[in-house]
Amino acid sequence: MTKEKVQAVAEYTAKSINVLKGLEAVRKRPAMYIGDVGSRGLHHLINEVVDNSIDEALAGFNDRVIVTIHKDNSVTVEDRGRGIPVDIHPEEKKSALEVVMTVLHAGGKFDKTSYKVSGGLHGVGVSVVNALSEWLKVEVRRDGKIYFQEYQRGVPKAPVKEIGTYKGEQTGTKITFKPDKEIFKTIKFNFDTVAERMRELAYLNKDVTMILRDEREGLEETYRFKGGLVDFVKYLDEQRNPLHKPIYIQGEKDGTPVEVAFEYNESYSENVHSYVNNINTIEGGTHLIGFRAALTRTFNNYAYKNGLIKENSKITLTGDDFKEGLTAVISVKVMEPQFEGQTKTKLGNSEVKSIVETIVGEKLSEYLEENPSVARKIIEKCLRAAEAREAARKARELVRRKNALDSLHLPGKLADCTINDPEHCEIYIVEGDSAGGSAKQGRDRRFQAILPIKGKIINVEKAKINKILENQEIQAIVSAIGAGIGEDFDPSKARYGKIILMTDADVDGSHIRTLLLTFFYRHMKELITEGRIYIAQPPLYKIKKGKEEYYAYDDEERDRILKRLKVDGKIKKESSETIETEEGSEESSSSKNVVITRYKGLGEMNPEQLWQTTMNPETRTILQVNLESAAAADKIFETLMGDEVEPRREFIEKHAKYANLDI
Ligand code: 0RA
Repeated sequence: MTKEKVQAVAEYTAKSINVLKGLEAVRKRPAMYIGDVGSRGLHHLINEVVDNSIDEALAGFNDRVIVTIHKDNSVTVEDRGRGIPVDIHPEEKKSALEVVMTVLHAGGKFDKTSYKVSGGLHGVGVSVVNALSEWLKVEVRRDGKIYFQEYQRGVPKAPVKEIGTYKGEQTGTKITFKPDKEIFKTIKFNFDTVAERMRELAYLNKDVTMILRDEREGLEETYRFKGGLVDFVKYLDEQRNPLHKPIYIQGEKDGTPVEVAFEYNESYSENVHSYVNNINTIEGGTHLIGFRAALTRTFNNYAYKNGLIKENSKITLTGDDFKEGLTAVISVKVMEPQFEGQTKTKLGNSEVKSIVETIVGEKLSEYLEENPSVARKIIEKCLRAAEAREAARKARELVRRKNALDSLHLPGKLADCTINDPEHCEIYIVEGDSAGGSAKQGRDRRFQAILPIKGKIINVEKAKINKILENQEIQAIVSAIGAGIGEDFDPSKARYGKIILMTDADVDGSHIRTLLLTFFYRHMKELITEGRIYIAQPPLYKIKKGKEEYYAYDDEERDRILKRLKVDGKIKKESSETIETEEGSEESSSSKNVVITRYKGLGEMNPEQLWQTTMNPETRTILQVNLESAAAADKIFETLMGDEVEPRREFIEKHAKYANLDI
């Protein structure tokens, strides 16, 4: 070998070792790259690949993405983009395709001048998907040829190979991967979770068709919304009554495209969703601030100029008055987005505020001049909101004077914890006094507080604010948490790090949980965005065999335990509560019965059982409520809590199997 060749081989080997180290790092600490190894992290795998396909669309080269969930839970993502480049990468000395698939963060290095979804929040690159897959296959159509490579846990089985040619112009990338069971707690994809993100992407990218196929159930859905954000707003308000047709604004300034659609409806809630490079900025940021500033200024100007507010009336509509009944979607594309905040979903780029404010301000003024009747309707609505807000302030003042909301006067039925460091404290909000009593006895009083609430709390989606504030249960919750409510809410003052909702595993319990979630969502939203709200998971069954006791949290687990205990499944006697089965086969010498108890409510558990199964941090499971898809959450709350009965019935039927509301 020549000196040069020796050098080249050494370099190649060194690079390969680095690649292996990179993949190893991902497999060792997967949560660092994808958040967690539960269902959420699992779905990030699909998002990551789809985001790359959407980046091709943003660059103007892709108009269709097909996602197929196969029977074995492997997934194919297929696009009509340029195809991942395959030429030999000068530094790495191997096919660019292999580099993109195996080197961390390699994807972004190619193309810095475009707007990238994949560069943003999840921005980990397809190599991470590869590292966390049992196997992955990629097929690229580019320059008339079809290229292929296959990997096992991120490691190529062979170099990139040309496997054929194709006719016509259609370039593209097709990636199929099977999530690694060694990494993920579950590899079962949820159709609705995938569908929700694809629907969202279809609204945000009106020229892209998103197709989702599920071979496990034989389902297929196509999302294509020519109306883009306007269709998105209509979808969000499907069950509300709009006051006018959506207002659509589009513009670009300093290389930052801005798109906004919004409408006012008859409701009192605000549903504003903002996106940067297709990433849902749940915590908002400068683009949202710019949008709000433009609304406030433009409508106020118009109202004064046209005599809708009298010069001497001393009324100014504030930003808050424009929130009631507003449904809006704001989508901006930023070349180098800076994400801040707890969950890195808050846009920090200061220049974006004035860009959005200018574009929305100018175009909205024009629109209002041309549509005076719409302008009048909206301003009248906002004036009514201003009056209502003044009334709410008085109501709060009144309740406050009675000390019902502050934490200096804790509610009588709260059993507080002894430690007062919020970070280490948690509060269980428990349905019913009897379960509350058990929880109080069973808890670790040092860091666990218990607040029992009576039955169904008020439906905040339907009630006026003064009624909400007068509600005893709401007052108890607000005062126990100790961080105020609504406009005054300050999450940093919350007295507990975790707020855990513990309701019965029946229809009433799930309704109460939804009412509570709706309350937190509408009045203490940060608790949800900061991931501080949890749902307790009490067991559904107790299985007893002699002295041994087991708990099962769902039917599948019950069956697994029965199988382990070698119960042949013949159920001898079935009452509503206790099911006794004969243990073992006919020849079995033991005649001990297995007794299965189905818990109807938390109240049926004694304090020790409740602690053991549901409250002990060492052994319990609690579900974190997250706002992965805020738009979906809005729809769910509107459906469950709104006036229309039929959609609610449909929703409940569809989701009856999953009693949990995972918003
Ligand atoms: C690197 C560079 C370019 C495109 C891609 C990666 C790419 C990645 C994925 C993942 C799924 N589909 C994809 N499509 C493209 C730029 C291509 C060029 O400059 O020709």
